[in-house]
Amino acid sequence: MLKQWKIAVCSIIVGAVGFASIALAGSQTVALSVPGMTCSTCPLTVKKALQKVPGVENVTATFEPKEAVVTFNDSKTTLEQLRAATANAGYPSLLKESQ
Ligand SMILES: [Cu+2]
Repeated sequence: MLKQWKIAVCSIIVGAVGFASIALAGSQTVALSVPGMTCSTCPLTVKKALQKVPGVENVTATFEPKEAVVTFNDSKTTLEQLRAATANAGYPSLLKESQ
């Protein structure tokens, strides 16, 4: 009885969180793994390349770990365009995680 109540509360919370993420649709943050970076200036190149993509709102690129965290408007650009931008700059990237 108590267990079922907990499950009901959980599904309400999950539903509310799901609704919140729909309300925020438009801005999305992804972490890209960029294994081709070989020194501490590489992230700057990657960051510049990503910032040129229309719709990109914020970029954080780091050498340790080798990744770029990108916030972008998903009605203006796509993950594939972000990956193409880093690849064109010489740094192919892979989706690490969605946040
Ligand atoms: Cu470098």
